[in-house]
Order: sequence, then structure tokens, then C-alpha cells
Amino acid sequence: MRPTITAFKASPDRGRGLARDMRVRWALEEVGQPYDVRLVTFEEMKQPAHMALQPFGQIPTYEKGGLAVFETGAIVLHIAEQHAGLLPADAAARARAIAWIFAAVNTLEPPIVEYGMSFLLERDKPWHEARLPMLEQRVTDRLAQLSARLGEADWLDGDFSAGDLMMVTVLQRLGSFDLVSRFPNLTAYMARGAARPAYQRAFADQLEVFRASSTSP
Ligand code: GTB
Repeated sequence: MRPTITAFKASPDRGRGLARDMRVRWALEEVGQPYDVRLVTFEEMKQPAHMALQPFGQIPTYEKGGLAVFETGAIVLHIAEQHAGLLPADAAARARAIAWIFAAVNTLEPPIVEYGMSFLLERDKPWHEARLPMLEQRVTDRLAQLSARLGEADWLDGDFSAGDLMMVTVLQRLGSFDLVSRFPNLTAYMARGAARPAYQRAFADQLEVFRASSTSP
């Protein structure tokens, strides 16, 4: 049975791979699991049918058989547990890879999203300029720590794992800002992730959805 995920019918990122369904698509491609996509509008995401799957009215969701999962960290972990390829077999290495999933969504993503959202939502506020250095410092501190841990390694802990997949997609949220470029090893790490064939297939698929949505009447 193929799982079904949800994604934006017309992604505000214009197909740049920044919407979070990208993480789920990439994970499914890595493990070779074909899937279906149900595209939803912002309005549909707030309707009871979707809210039953995702209590916060967001994408993505994952459904297979009678199971429905929300939150990208949980979805990617579920996929990694159901298929070989995204988590090591060794129990200790597996626990460490799972720790990187949580680090991505719990330690890196909050300051990165807050920094990005400050430009979208607070630019016209009188205190925006004063607050920005603090937000930038919070992100830079985490990037410096991540950079120090990664060092010259290809991936965060041994082979590529679901932890790397989540971390790369979280770092991509900084794409239009000049912060990751201060850390050449993180820039190379992101490029290694994006060069993976599974990433490329996932990216092409989500871009195709955007192209179709912008040409349809
Ligand atoms: N913690 C949840 C998870 O990881 O699954 C967060 C899910 C989430 O934020 N979903 C967003 C959403 O549904 C889409 S990805 N938002 C609609 C809403 O809340 O009403 C976030 C996103 C949106 C747009 C861009 N962009 O344009 O660049 C990037 C990322």
C-alpha cells in the first residue's frame, strides 16, 4: 500500500523546496517508497477533514492504512523505522541518529524560523532593527556549534541518516540569508544533501506541483 502525504496546492515558496513536505518526499525517495500526494489549499487545510489529520491545520501529513501521522520529525522517523536506509541498525548509532532529528527540529529550527519570520512579519515595526542582531546571534551561535561538531565529516554521525535529512532541510530555511556561508563545512554539508539523487527526485516533484499550479487557470 502506498502512503499519501499532503502538500500545498500552490506553495508560497514558488517550488523552492522550502515547504516541509519536502522532508517527507525526500525520506520516501531515500527508502524507495512510492507515494501519492493530496494537494490542499490554505482554506482546505483549516477544514475539519484536514484538521482531523493535522490538529494545527498545516501540511504535511502522512497516511497509510489506518495510520495518520503529523509533524515532519515524527513522519520522517516513522518512515525511517519502517524501511531500511535512514537509520543505522546498531542500537547506539540509531539513538544518536534520532537525537539529530530532534536537534534539527528542536534546537536549530526554532531560532532559524524566528529569524526568518522577523523579516516577513516584523519589518515595519519600530523595534525590528534593534531586535535583529539578537535573533541573528542566536542562529549564528547554533550554526557555529553545529559546524564545530560536523568538522570535516560528511555527515553528522557516520553514514547519512534521517538526522542529516532533517538537518539539511532545516538549514535550507536560511537559504536567502548570508549566514550559513560563514561556515564552509555547513555549506558543503547542505550541498552534499541536495546532491543526493533522492533529494533531486523529491525536489523535482514538488517543483512540478508548483509549475502546474501556476499554469492552471
Ligand atoms: N512543526 C510542523 C511540522 O514540522 O510538520 C510545522 C508544519 C508547518 O509549518 N507547515 C506549514 C503550513 O502548513 C508549511 S511548511 N503552514 C500553513 C499554516 O500554518 O496555515 C512552512 C513553510 C511555508 C512557506 C515557506 N515559504 O514560502 O518559503 C516555507 C516554509
